[in-house]
Amino acid sequence: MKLGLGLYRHMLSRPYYDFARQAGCTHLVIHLVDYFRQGKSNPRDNQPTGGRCEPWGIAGNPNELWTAEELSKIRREIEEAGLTLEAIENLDPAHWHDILLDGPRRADHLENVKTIVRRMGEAGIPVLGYNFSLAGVCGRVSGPYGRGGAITVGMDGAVDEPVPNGTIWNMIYDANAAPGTLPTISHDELWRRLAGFLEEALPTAEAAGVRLAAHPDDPPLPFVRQQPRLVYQPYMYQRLIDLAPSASNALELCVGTLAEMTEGDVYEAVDRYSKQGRIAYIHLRNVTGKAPHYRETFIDEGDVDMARILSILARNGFDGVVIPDHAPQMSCESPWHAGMAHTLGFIAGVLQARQAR
Ligand SMILES: [Mn+2]
Repeated sequence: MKLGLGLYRHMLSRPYYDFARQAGCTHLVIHLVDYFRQGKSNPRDNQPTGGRCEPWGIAGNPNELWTAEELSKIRREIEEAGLTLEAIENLDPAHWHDILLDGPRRADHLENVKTIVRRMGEAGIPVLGYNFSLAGVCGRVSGPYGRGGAITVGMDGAVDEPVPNGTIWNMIYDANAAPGTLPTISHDELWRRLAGFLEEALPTAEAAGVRLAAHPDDPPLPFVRQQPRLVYQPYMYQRLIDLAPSASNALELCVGTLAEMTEGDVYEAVDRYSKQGRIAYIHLRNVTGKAPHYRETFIDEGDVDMARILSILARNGFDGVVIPDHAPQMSCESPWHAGMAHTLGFIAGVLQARQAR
């Protein structure tokens, strides 16, 4: 098992790479989407939060895909810092919203994703994490819920307000959209859109040597903001795997999200999916409670026994990258760094004690 760190776009620089190395990481997962652009209630020194029904920020430029040069440059700089670039996490809504929406630009957006995947292959970046979700990560609240009053996020009940036109995945892709809201679709329709996406994108991913890794729905509820969710119980990941028997059809397995689910058992789920060899990389995060009433916690204070999770992964021969997902904000001048350093130290300690590396 390899220890990694996830870095947001504004963190892609040497001081953050050195921080990761100092904390014992060998690998990085990076975000190229800037979630924080013009976002109110969305400070950059935290995970993207937004308000309960307020989007993270403005999506990127629809006409500017990440270039092969840009990807190679980032990879080179990360390697110069002594780290390996394992994955890019998430697609920009500006580049693929009509795949999610089955909109008029769907064909163009499929080409966008294929182009990005090909460029990642050329740049030697083996994993693209994605989140096939209309409402996205939203409807959460922040407060001093962590140990010692650390600021964390959670959920205080379901959020049913509809998604405004021009917003997808909790980001604004069209600030001039006509007034109105996104019509509700069925779960079957959402699965149909995912299946169509994978059918188109997987052959390109296989040829490029890139794995597409699906994050489960966070928060995991059947509907959020009147839109259906795909993977909101642990067993639903199996349906996604079974859509295509390709090694490029993989999981970005999020332990915190699985633990928030109302059915199943997080240990059984980690065991089941790690046995199948389809996990590209892992998000580790602890929580108390179940959706829609839960709190994110420090890695060592929630409902989940993280040492047990890591031992299941080791027993099943999982040899991929594990990264902290979100961490509480610790009270100091650098709350993000402190939360991540604490989480990384904890994971590294457990791995060393179990000789699981
Ligand atoms: Mn996650």
